[in-house]
Amino acid sequence: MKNILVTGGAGFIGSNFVKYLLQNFDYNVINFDKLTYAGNLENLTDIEKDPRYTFFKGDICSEQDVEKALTENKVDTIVNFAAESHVDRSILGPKEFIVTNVIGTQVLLEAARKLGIEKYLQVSTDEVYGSLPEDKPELLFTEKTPITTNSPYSASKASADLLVNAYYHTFKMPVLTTRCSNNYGPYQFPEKLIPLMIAKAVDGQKLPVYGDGKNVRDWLYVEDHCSAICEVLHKGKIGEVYNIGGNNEWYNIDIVKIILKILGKGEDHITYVKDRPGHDRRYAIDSSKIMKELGWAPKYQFDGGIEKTIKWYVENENWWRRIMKGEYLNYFEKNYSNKM
Ligand code: NAD
Ligand code: TDX
Repeated sequence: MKNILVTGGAGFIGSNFVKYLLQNFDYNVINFDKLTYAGNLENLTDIEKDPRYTFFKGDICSEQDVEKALTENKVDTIVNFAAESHVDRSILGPKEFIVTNVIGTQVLLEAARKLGIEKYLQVSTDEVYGSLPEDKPELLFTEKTPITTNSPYSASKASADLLVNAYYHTFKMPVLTTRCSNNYGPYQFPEKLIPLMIAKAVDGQKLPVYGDGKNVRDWLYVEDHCSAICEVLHKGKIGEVYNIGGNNEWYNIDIVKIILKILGKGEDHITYVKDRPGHDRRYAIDSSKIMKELGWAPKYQFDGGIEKTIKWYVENENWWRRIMKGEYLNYFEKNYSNKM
């Protein structure tokens, strides 16, 4: 049986991925997570007793932590989700993004090289391709689109991707990279657009839309991201990059209106606030490579996925209320007080 180290497995996509692996494959899964503000072991209570699951509290920036987790658990495969992931936080404080996303990736790669790991998969993002023009809807990000980064977050993720590529070329490391569009679904930290807007709508508060609300994002249900990563891990060509997306572009304002409608709340709850600095206008992914070469396709349509997601947040109010009472309050004050 393979032993797979999933870094960032207590976060949004990582926790969904840990469960997806346990449900669909026979892997021993080691969840390696520092438990930052975004890491929440409550995301994993339903599988924590599975004998194939182990939690290791560690920092990807620490050589000691990483090597200990890899050797103790005889790890042969690494999937790296661990990152600082919120663009607004990268604007308030870029340094942590460079430390975790760049140095952390390098530490993982170096340990993987030293210990002869069989496969390393880097979970990256479509944000490394910058922003697409609004007036050219036919333009999509392909794997050949040049890296152009506009936020400290995307710059840190792109730097990590370049390191992965360097380790492939220089050290012949068995690496793979995936670049996915915006995810949505259960367990997403309520600082990101969809869970934040659901929480505010449930509470009858104002929903803060940045700028004119006409920025475009390409949304994919988190389970479809997990299935795509597994396809790449199992069938992807070493050294290559695979884009993942749902071919599902939406204006932010329309997402907010859908949420209000499903929750039976009026559009008078919408408030336009000062824009995010350097706000990328449009993301849209061309997923034809992974679809044609690896036979992957998303399972969820947006209307079903968003309804399922909203239902989950409504039924799991305690999950996000506990988070919002904690560290989040401080961040909310910092990020929104000069925008309103
Ligand atoms: P998240 O913020 O919800 O979770 C990040 C996890 O990483 C947390 O559990 C946190 O504790 C952990 N972590 C942070 N620093 C760490 C460190 N130094 N050592 C060990 N663990 C650490 O993020 P997410 O939204 O689940 O994103 C996961 C990955 O997917 C990230 O690499 C992100 O760039 C990428 N991605 C996210 C999206 C999206 O829409 N959310 C889309 C494409 C790619
Ligand atoms: O309060 C808000 N109001 C608003 O209008 C927030 C939090 C966001 N927005 C806008 C900004 C974006 O155009 O909504 C859009 C989505 O915002 P986020 O949820 O912060 O996501 P985004 O900035 O697009 O980045 C996400 O997708 C790519 C993830 O956070 C990244 O980790 C991933 O790599």
